[in-house]
Amino acid sequence: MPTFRRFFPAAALGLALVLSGCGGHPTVRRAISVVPATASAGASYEPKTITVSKDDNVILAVGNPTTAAHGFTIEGYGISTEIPPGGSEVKIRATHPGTFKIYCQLHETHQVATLVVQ
Ligand SMILES: [Cu+2]
Repeated sequence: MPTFRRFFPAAALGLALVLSGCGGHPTVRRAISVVPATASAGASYEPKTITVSKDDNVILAVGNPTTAAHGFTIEGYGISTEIPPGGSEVKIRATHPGTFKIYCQLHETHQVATLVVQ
């Protein structure tokens, strides 16, 4: 079956790419956490900057040691979610390079952080 012989190498390559995870782009983990408000300043995130490489599959562990939900928006990446007390995970594919603001859409006084995609 000549048709099958021509098709098979392409199918095998496609399967290999799927098995290696999104075409071989690395999965990286980063941690960021809400830091509670102080007497003089609103809540913040720590660290203030997260750096990844373009095309990384990024798993962000977002900590929240406070008793309230906090917002987690990444401008330019279509992410806008809420982090419940105890924290949760946010996954993104770093498709476009640049510097992107991370902010809490729930609290005006919550200080911003930055995502850098190199
Ligand atoms: Cu907040």
